[in-house]
Amino acid sequence: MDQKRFSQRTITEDGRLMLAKSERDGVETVWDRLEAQQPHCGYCELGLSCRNCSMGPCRIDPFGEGPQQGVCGADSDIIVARNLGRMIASGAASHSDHGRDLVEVLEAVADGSAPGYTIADEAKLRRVAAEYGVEAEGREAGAVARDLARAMQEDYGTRLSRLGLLSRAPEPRRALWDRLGITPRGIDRETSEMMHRTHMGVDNDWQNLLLQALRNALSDGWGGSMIATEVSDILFGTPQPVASRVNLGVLKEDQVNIAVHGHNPIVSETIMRACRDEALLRKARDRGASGINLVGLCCTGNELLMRHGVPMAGNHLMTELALVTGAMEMMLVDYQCIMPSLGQVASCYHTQMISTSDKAKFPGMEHQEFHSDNAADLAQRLVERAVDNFGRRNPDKVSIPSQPVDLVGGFSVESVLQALGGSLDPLLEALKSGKIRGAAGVVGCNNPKIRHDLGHTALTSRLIENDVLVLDTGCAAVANAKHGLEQAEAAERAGPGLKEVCSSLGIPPVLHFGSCVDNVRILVLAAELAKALGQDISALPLAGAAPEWYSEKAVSIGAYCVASGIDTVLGPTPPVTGSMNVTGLLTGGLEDLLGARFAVEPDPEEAAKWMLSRIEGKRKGLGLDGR
Ligand code: SF4
Ligand code: MSK
Repeated sequence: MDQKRFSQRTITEDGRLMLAKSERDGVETVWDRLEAQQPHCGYCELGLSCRNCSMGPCRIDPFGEGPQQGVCGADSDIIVARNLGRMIASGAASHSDHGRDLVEVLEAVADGSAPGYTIADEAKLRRVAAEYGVEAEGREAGAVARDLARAMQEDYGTRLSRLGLLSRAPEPRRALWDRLGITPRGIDRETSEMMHRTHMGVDNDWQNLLLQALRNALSDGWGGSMIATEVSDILFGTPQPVASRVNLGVLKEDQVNIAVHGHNPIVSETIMRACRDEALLRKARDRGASGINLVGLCCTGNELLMRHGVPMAGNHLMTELALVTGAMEMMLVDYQCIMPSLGQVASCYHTQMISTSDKAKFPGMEHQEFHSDNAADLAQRLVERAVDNFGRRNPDKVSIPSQPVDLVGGFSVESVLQALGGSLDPLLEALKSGKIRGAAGVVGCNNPKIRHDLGHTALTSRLIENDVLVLDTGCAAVANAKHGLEQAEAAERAGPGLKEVCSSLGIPPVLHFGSCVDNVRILVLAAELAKALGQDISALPLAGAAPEWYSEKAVSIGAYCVASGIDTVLGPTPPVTGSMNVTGLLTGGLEDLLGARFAVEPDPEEAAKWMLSRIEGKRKGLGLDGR
């Protein structure tokens, strides 16, 4: 394959070089498999196929010539709405179950049965406990943690009529959710009800289905994901600005390289501690390595980067290519976004692949299950095995491409407030004066249907050039960091107003806000800005984008952003266009209900124009100067 075809797949140098090597090494990648799948099923692309029961599977003819109803009588509106609801249910369940695992570790810490874990941010523990009505004053941290964990577990159940952290949303938004009947009750309840309603013969009103889909997404954003972020901060520390580096150049030829991949910091934090263990470092030196080099992939990598500055090897589409370097002694995975192909890729090299969660096993991986009582010991043993594996590396197969790029990560609501001197006033002033026109969240995945990292970086560049502050998370944050946009020096690439604000604060124009669940940090910041202005979130000059999304989690994120009042543009088209009614509601009608709507625009230049026009429109609505 020629260089041009690699360049069509990715804009990154390390990606291109490793694509060439994968071809030389006979390794198949996600892009090859996408080609092999062409053409994709047109019915599925439009959302018009259904296999919810065994009277089917059914499909609706989009040209109106064939069947217009499934065997049960469901039409295109019902089938598309049901399918979208199920995507959101899966995404919300993924984030929320991740949150539940953290709550269980918090409870185990309180009970003294999690020797590898502690409470890193006691002040935050007490703050969040107070929000849940848990008495924190004058009590031991362990007792507070136990009661907080139990209160959070209640959020998952169905006993309550609304989630505990909903009180963080501005009052007008909560009143709107009540009026629409989409206030999320229990986290598990909304997902369970979504699955129930989409069973054959239950909810067959496409609008009613979509309202439940929004409630389900809100149970993720203001529930499961928010709990995941808050408990991660309590257990592992609230992020503060920290320097790090990114791209496959963070791998080191003379060191034992270990990658952590997935989402939950429960495993990766213990691996990080083991990698810093003096005895294991000595052993690595005895084996001829100069050290142990831990790197991150995807969101568990973001979690470590945000709190400890652990370097980031790459995002979703780089996970196979990280193995193709031939320089990885071990990759440990937890869950979500871990391609089942990884074991097969690793088999071409010496890399040991370890799965760690009882709920996520993979072909070609050895399973070593982590629990809060064995995590510290198991991490030590596995890192020791990675050290032993260093000697089995084949130098002829090793190629580490590119020089790493510097970045600053670690932005959280708390650290932004600190950077602003303890109050949001400087940010509000910059917004009012128009130095900053607005703020945008650029989030989500990679998708081989979009040229790797182009969607994120082109969109983000256009936004900052137009004085829009960007907050990024997940794989978008990794793409932007590789592009040098998360350095203080990137202020030079921003418009004059944003450049002035960033230069005076010494911050980049693109703030790395963390992992996928950390999108809720953006929600909380938006809510605080709205409250300070006495407005609803939908009145603010904010917008969101998922330019290269692939996962069901991203659909849930997009839905809770819109339901929270933030306009959101998606790159790849979601499978809804088989229903004019559903598409029309999502991209138009929702605005009347929620003050925000979706757009679909795969071209990042056009997506930027849409976001800028929405931001300017909101400024006008607030009586701020337009453009
Ligand atoms: Fe077909 Fe209806 Fe069954 Fe879906 S639920 S597979 S449309 S019969
Ligand atoms: S890892 S959900 S590909 S952002 Fe969170 Fe990246 Fe998307 Fe997974």
